[in-house]
Parts: sequence; structure tokens; C-alpha cells
Amino acid sequence: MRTPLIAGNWKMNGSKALIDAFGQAFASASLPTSIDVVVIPPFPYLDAARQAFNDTPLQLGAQTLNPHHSGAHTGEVSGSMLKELGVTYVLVGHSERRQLYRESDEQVFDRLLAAVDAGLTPILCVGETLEERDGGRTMDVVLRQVGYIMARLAPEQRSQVVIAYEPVWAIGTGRTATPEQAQEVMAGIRAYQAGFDASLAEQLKLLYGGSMNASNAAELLAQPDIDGGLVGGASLKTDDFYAICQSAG
Ligand code: G2H
Repeated sequence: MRTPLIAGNWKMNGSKALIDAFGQAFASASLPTSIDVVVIPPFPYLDAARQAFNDTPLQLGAQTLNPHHSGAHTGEVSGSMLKELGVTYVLVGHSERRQLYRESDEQVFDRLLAAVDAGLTPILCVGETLEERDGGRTMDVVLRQVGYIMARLAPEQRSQVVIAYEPVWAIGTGRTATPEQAQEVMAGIRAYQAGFDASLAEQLKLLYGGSMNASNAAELLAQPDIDGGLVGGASLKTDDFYAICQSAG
């Protein structure tokens, strides 16, 4: 039985006031007890969020991390620093990092390994572009991204990874994958993982990301291989994010 996970990726958005609004809204809200909910604000708000979320079930996530533990890496943040701030999840390989900051599969792997080493749960993001989908290469692209990472991990490390399937053409566009499109790819990821270890594949938590909102979440989350959501724009509004969490319960 896989515990559903809803993660709100604020990207470079939000404010101290929004952190406080989430703290207040979720302190009085009754979330389903059977789900995990994570808010992933920009680095500068993590400590304020830790305090504001104290009386809520909200957990904390970070949007990236540096592969190194410490040292001369101006502007970077390490996994151990995030851990010290109470962070439990960290995104790696988000398509915006891959595209805007040229992160390669190798760099994504190094970050993911650093996350595991620091005791953080990495959420590995994968997904195809529109051109790749139209060219019939969706599964090749997604399984290459997944395979590059999984083939380099030991079994006990593999079991700690959460995978978010985020078709690039659905990110921030308002154009969501249909539940059937998402299910097809996510079943393919689980089948691929079963090639390594069938019981690990059964446990593997798979999130859908890409314009998930309060209106489409229930239908997506009802798919057998979709265990949760990585939510961007709709995670910036307390009511919408709360409604998505309710859909996962
Ligand atoms: C995909 C998603 C969150 P949005 O990036 O990671 O963003 O829900 O705005 O498409």
C-alpha cells in the first residue's frame, strides 16, 4: 500500500506572508490522515516555514541541492543544511533545472545521491517535451531519464526515490495530460522498475505533475499507478492546494 503524497512546488514564487497563510490555513484544516503533504518553498522561506507549519501536518521540501556537502560553492546549498532546517524531501531533475540551468542526467544523479546520503527523500522529475511526444519517443525519453539514475543506485538507495512524471508540455501551460496518458507512462515506469525488483516496483511512489489543479486532481489521482501529485501553480493558493489534498485522501 503506497501512501499518497501531494507536494506543492512553489518554484520562485511566494512570500513570508504566504508561508504564514499556509500555516494558519492548514493548522485548522482537517487533512486526510492517510496522506503525506509537502510544501516546497524557495530556500529563504524554509526556516520561517518550519516554524509556521509547526502545528500543521505540512512537511517541508526544497527545490534543489548541491551535490557537495560543504566548501567553496558560492550560492549553493547542501543536503545537510536542508536536513538541519527540517527539510524531508528535495526535488531533483525538474525540467526547469534541466532546461534553464542545463542540468545533465549526470548532474541530476549527483544531486540525487547527495540527497539520499543526507537522509532526504529525492523526488526525481522526468518527462518528455512536446516534440518528443509528437515524435513517438515519450517512453524512450522517460525511461532513459529514469534508467540513468536507477541503474547507478544500490537497491537500498532505489527504494528511497520518489519519481514525478511531468510532461514538459503540461508544465505551467494549463494543458494537463489526460489521466489515460499519464497512467500509460507511469505504468511503464513501474514496469521498468519491476525489471530490477518486483517488490520495489510495487512500493515505488509515482507522482503526476503538470497543471494539476483542484478540478482535475481527483481524476488523475484515481489512476492505479498515480500515487500523488507534484503541483506548481495551484499550490500557491491555500484553498486550491487544500482541495487537491482532499482529492488524494
Ligand atoms: C510542474 C508543476 C510543478 P505546474 O512543474 O512541478 O508545475 O503545476 O504549474 O504545471
